[in-house]
Amino acid sequence: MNRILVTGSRGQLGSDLVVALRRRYGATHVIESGRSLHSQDSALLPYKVLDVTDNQHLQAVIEQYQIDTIYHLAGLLSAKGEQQPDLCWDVNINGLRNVLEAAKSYQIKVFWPSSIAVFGPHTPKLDTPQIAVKDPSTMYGITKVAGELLCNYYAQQFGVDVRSLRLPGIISYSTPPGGGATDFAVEIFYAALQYGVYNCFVRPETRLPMMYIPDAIRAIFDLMQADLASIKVRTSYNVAAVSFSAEELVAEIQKHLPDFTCRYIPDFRQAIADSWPSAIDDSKARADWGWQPIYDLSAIVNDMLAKLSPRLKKVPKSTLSKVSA
Ligand code: AKB
Repeated sequence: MNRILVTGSRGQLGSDLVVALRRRYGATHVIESGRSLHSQDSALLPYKVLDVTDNQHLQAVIEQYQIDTIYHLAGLLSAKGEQQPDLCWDVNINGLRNVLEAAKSYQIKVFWPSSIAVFGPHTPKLDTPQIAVKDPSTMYGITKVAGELLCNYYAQQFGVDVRSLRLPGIISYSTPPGGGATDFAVEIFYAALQYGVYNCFVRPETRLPMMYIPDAIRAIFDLMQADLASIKVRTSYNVAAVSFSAEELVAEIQKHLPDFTCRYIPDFRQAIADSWPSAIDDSKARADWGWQPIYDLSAIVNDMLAKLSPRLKKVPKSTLSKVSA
């Protein structure tokens, strides 16, 4: 019947996923939820204030809307998780556990995003295989490893149809980034267009796996629509699209905005980025359910600048020193 609940629906993934789901299944079939109400919310489009750690409320919402599919996106990302490790554990683990328990009781199909953050300093950095050492050094990564094992457990023990992707850094234009170590790859576009200068929090040679939001949405759709028999991995699938360094991204933006400059001022997020792979091997996802990315670095930069430039006002040079100091 497709009665869909999206948790954490106003985040980077959720904002675009909800639009795509509503286009496909109808606006009222997709119930958005998040921890707070937004002033621009329309009464016509269902939105529930929902804290995923509140199990009773989650179940009440599921019953009220007769939910059969949950895209469980609520969670703290890597950088925020390091600042609030207890909250990160609570939301990322107990929230997921509540969703999986509900999925078991109400026969709900679940999508849950894992991350390249499951990997750590002892994981092979290049072409990281589907099965590799997972020794994350962040609380976020720890919750993702435990979350993957929980998903696999609920799939094997209780037959819950839960599907997951190890997403890389997501580049998107609809919402500002939400507290991850890959945020620089989005912030940079806003800074380039508004100020002509960006203070980047990782070193120039930092190379990470990334994906453009349309590819990410397609990956989620393709995974969720794949035949049950083709889903062979119930922890989480490696998915890749592009890998680039911060300085390669800067050079690509400079092809469009030649005056743009970047200063490198690494902070605590450098160590997080350094603990992650530079490029991952997604051959299992390609073989099992036909994953295939579309956007390369130049296509991403072209499209990001085209989408963002009409929305962003250039800040006059006279005020620049205050803004970029
Ligand atoms: C983050 O930077 O925390 C996320 C991720 C790679 O999971 N974008």
